[in-house]
Amino acid sequence: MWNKKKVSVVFPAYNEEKYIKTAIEDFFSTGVVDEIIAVDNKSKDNTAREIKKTKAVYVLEKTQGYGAALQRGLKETTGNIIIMAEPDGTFLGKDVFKLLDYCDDFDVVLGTRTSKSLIWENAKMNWFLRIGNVVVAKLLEYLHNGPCLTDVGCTMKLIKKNALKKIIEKFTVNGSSFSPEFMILCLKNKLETVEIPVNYAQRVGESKITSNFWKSFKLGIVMINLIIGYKLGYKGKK
Ligand SMILES: Nc1nc2c(ncn2[C@@H]2O[C@H](COP(=O)(O)OP(=O)(O)O)[C@@H](O)[C@H]2O)c(=O)[nH]1
Ligand SMILES: [Mg+2]
Repeated sequence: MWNKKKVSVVFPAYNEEKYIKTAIEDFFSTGVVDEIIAVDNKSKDNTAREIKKTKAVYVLEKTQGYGAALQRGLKETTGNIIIMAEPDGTFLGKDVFKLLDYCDDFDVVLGTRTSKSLIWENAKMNWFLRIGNVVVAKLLEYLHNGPCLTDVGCTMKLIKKNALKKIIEKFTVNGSSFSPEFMILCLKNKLETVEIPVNYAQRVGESKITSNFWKSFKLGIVMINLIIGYKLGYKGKK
């Protein structure tokens, strides 16, 4: 609970058997997280079994993808305040306090992983990923009239339930470019939004989304197309 409000956390999880149980325990250990929804997409490893060892709610989503898993998780939450993160060791449970501190004044608190001093040694944030995220975030900021934005790929975010209701039926992205769509929809729907730095640590287990240069590069192009497409009207629900 945070100021008498129920706090839910959503974890998308695909083949995360190595760390998901620890991540769930870490976030619950903050004492403010009331509910964790872990959304699996038929992982091939023991992710499901590891989730079921914990107090988290296990959800199996049929549509494959990072965006599909997060959309499903958001719909399953029962809290007034919802936080998204990844169960792969990169995000720290204690950073929920940073996000929560801003939610008196804002509907949406976005994390950014590009603040140098919070990028841990061996975290997967090389110069290309860092500059790429900043540049694409600036495009989003300027085209969609955002606050200062420096990351388009950070899963760690907070949204209040009342604000989520305004955008939940508007998502179109089931894949890896869900984050910028979430950000654009927040801005288009006039949700009060701010971005703050979060810790970004070394990943446990294998990356599925930005595992190599070309995958990251292609994702960047897809994100740029989405950001311009929303501005020109050829992306997004009519
Ligand atoms: N349920 C589900 N989760 C996914 C899928 N793809 C990625 N994820 C999760 O989304 C998060 C981000 O993916 P990750 O592999 O960490 O990409 P990276 O952060 O770019 O290295 C992790 O928690 C993954 O387990 C998917 O298809 N389904
Ligand atoms: Mg990750």
